[in-house]
Amino acid sequence: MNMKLYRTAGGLVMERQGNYYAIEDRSFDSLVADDDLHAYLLSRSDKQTPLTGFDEETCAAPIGSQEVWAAGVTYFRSRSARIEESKDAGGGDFYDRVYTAERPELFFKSMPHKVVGPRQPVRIRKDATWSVPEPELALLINPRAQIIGYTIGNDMSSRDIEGQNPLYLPQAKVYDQSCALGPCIAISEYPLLESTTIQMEILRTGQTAFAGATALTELKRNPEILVEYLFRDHTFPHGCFLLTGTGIVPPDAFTLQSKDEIRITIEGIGTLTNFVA
Ligand code: DO4
Ligand code: MG
Repeated sequence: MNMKLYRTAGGLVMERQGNYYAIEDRSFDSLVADDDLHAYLLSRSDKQTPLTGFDEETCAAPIGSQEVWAAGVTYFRSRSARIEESKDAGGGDFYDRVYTAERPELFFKSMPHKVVGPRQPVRIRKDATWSVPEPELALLINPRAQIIGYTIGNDMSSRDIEGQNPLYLPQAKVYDQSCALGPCIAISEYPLLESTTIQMEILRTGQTAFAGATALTELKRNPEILVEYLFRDHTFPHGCFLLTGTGIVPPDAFTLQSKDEIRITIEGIGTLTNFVA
């Protein structure tokens, strides 16, 4: 990754080769719609004087007016965990069928104003008994269906509710503070390497309660094809985000608790940290 774009309380900031540059005159939405964002940021940083300091702690969710969508059952681990959690409801067959089908599972996750950023609290539903974070690579896509950057997403999920009936998916997935994005948009001329790793650690009272890892080699779907399906007969005037699915599912005995700290790291992007409210 050769550049990063942050949204802070003081405005947009880009990073290139360890130097930070303020972008005061452009909105996040106008950058997403830019004809060539990578080239624009390169030429801008060539001409501009770097900032003297930058504190990643001041970052907000890197989003403007984009909707957030998600793909599901794109890793074998997600398929297996979901077959197991829904077996009493007879829903397991659907997960195997969507894992192998040509058409991917795509679902709406969040309006932009509901997305939480780094260090902001995510929530578990009050009526859920079995909740997990889903650490996912998130694609930033421009209105012309081009992938222009990457960030880290947390697709918080209520496993007991989805497991009761797959038709409850929107309730298991879409509720207040159920989607986190950040800390930045990583922008490169080239797609992320397949060897890129995704790691998650969940800390409870300072101790590791769960740790797991996967790599993009395990992602069954090509990101470009996921985007092609999402944009079929569907217009995104501000572009959109697409979470690409989870390959890390904690063991069945694990459920999140209030005050747990969730750390998701993707090579080349950074670490997204949130606490459970
Ligand atoms: O099929 C339900 C959702 C799957 C999902 O969110 C995932 O695999 O990450
Ligand atoms: Mg997910």
